[in-house]
Amino acid sequence: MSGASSHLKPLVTHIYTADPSAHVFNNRVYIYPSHDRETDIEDNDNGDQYDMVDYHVFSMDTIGSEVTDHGVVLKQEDIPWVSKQLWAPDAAYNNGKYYLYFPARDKEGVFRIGVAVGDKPEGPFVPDPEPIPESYSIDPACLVDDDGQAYLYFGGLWGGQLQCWQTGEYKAEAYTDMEPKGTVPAIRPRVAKLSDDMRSFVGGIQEAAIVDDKGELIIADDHDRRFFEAAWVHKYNGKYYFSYSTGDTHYLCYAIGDSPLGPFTYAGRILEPVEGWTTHHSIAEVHGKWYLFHHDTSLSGKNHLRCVKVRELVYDAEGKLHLAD
Ligand code: FUB
Repeated sequence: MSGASSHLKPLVTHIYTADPSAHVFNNRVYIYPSHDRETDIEDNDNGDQYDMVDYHVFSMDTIGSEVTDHGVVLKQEDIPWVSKQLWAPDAAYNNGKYYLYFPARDKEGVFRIGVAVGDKPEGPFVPDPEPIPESYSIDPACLVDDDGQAYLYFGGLWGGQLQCWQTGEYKAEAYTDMEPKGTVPAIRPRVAKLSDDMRSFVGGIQEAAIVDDKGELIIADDHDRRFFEAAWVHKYNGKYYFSYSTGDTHYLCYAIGDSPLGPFTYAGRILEPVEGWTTHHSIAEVHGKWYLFHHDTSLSGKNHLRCVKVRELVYDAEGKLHLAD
């Protein structure tokens, strides 16, 4: 795959894939996506139509080379605490092991975040029997900083239930009508330091601030800029780039900070709305170039059957991100 229009083509066409988290491990590109599957569940704001039951891992030598499907690396029936909906995962390497982080509903229907451990980037991964203690909501993304400290970012609104946790306790009734409105601060994504063994939080869960150029928190009614889901953090030139989806306005945006815990100052849009309701991504450096991995629904025309794509990104002199083609 090469040429100016290569980003139009899905990376994977034999199954439906979404929410691609990309990493370079051992000089090879690995992608950890959701595995969308056909169901007859109607679309709703609760995301019931995203009813996934397993994960595949994909890899390739570099961008444009053949994609290998490593098959099923973790499945719902092998995770004792899960009832349904294996949503967007991420992976990390630390201290000789690979960790797959994944959200799913527990037996009470509450989204939690699990971790599964493997010896190789392509798995298989053995899940811990319980979710990460204190974890909630969806879309984990792991940053292992240069000093070896790992951080887990997470959270997603509506079906991802983050609005249900505004008091620190889970309020089951809090779906779309519980997202704050007006000029109050928007709900913030969550971040926690991970323990040395990468399987629990240390120091509690914090709210990561996304602020405007005056240092004010992005407000609830600012749906073009407020966090909805799909947190991702990468590091460039010593700065922390926090990127995310705005959900119902369908943008991928980013904000830049000096600390992995924030605050992050809103810096702009990375991707305009694509085909399909959801937009979710990762950003990774591959052999000296930077890439945006994301999904759309161009392969199926259905919101819940998505396909993963990749586009090159460039930085300008001020460190702002732009699509290269
Ligand atoms: O794939 C299921 C959910 O859709 C993800 O967790 C969200 O980020 C959205 O892409």
